[in-house]
Amino acid sequence: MNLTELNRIATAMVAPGKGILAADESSGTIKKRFDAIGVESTEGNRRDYREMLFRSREAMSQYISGVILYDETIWQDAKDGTPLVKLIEQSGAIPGIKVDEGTQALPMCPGELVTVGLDKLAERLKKYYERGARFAKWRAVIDIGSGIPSMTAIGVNAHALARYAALCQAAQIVPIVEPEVLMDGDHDIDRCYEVTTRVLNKTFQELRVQRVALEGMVLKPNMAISGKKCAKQAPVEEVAEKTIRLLKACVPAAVPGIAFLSGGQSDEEATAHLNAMHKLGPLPWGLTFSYGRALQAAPQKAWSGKAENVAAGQSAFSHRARMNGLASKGEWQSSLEKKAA
Ligand code: 5MM
Repeated sequence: MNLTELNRIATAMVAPGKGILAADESSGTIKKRFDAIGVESTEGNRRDYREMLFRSREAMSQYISGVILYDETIWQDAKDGTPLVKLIEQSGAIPGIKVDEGTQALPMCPGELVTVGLDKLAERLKKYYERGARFAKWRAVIDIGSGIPSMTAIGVNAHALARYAALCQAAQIVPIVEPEVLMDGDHDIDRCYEVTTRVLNKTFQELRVQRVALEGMVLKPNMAISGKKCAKQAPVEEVAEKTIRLLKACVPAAVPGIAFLSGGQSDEEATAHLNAMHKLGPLPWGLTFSYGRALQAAPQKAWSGKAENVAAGQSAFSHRARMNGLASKGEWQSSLEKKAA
């Protein structure tokens, strides 16, 4: 393992002004997104859509540091025959790959999930590296509800995240470690804070036990935020203050960077929260975005599967990427959104 190189890539992934595009929707998830815009989820349409994003010159060259791909996408070529991975590299961004194989019910723990995909992971990583991937992603899903999460679910998911991370580093690939505490319930921000603290503490404990080099990884957490169905929604400043307090308590400064998931926040909320956190600096790690929905909802709608809408889709993507790029430096203002509307 060349830790200097892993650290160089991890640091580039969270460079100020840039963040990560999570375009790693599995076939089921991208179908849901396409259903919402009335587009059939064929291999060709998935390719065309992602090609549109990766050819968005302004977004990709100025605001996107890396792209997380799904297995199908990493092997696909653009319409002109150029591998999609090459389009990403040519823009200056780093290609990455989602390597988990989704979740399964966790036995003995009703309502809880464990992420799978460790079997043959070492072989798969080797092939992904040869294809150009320089980082990977594995997402654990922790739900908050009555009596959950259990320490069992937190423990097995942390163990799997650390196993994955160690395998990645041995394959010279930077692991994005994503333990997502879902914001789906009616819990308040303090319950999210408490559960996320337990999840991150356990995750870092496992990373240490399994000898993962913290300097060669990126953390992709949720923010401390109210559940979507909670009657009292915490304001932006409270989300920012509690998230930073929580991360400072749980994430060692040796970690080069933290890149948030958006988790179902609206586009503008996800941007405003990141921006407000930067007002609380200086921070011990790079802090940016690794958004899926909060970067793609607007371009998906603008594109709607029509070739004549490619420019509109790219402009919607570039706008969101620019807004989040500014937020990653604490330079975003809501008036910039209005001007663009
Ligand atoms: C883009 O969505 C990713 C893949 O989800 P599935 O495996 O369910 O298809 C997801 O892991 C994503 O990378 C993160 O959750 C961040 O995305 P959001 O939309 O929460 O910002």
